[in-house]
Amino acid sequence: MTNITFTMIKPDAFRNGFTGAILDKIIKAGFRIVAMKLTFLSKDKAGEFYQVHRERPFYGELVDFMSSGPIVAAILEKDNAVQDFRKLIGATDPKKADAGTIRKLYAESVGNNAIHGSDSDENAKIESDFFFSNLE
Ligand code: 3AN
Repeated sequence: MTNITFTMIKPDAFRNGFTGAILDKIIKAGFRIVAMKLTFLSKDKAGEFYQVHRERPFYGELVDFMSSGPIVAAILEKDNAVQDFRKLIGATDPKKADAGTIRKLYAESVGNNAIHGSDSDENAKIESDFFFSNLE
């Protein structure tokens, strides 16, 4: 698979009823959904997913939040998927995100920021495999 990125609709956005609106925005922006599932992260799994952040002060908060409710995990395909998706979701802090981006529209805060998007092709593959190890 090339030109893929990985996303999660996070527990805040799911809880707030924004899943449909967010998926609509993603599809209208030209991404093809390659795989998708509604799932949960246990604390252990959330800790594993975010282990690059384990030294950061917000790590405990992040793990608690990401295991606080259902998420929607998906693999998305498009030319230039990683960069184009980061643009569509906007800055980590919704207060700093551009108008019209998913985080500007739907995120609660820098911690509860509605959606995840991979930051590199390499991480897109690692993160996709983390959730969809039975593909290929
Ligand atoms: P992004 O998700 O935009 O790539 P990262 O990789 O810096 O941002 O952070 C990963 C996740 O950690 C964010 N999506 C957010 O949920 C959380 N996070 C980042 N910075 C903070 C912060 N200052 N306080 C609380 N949570 C944060």
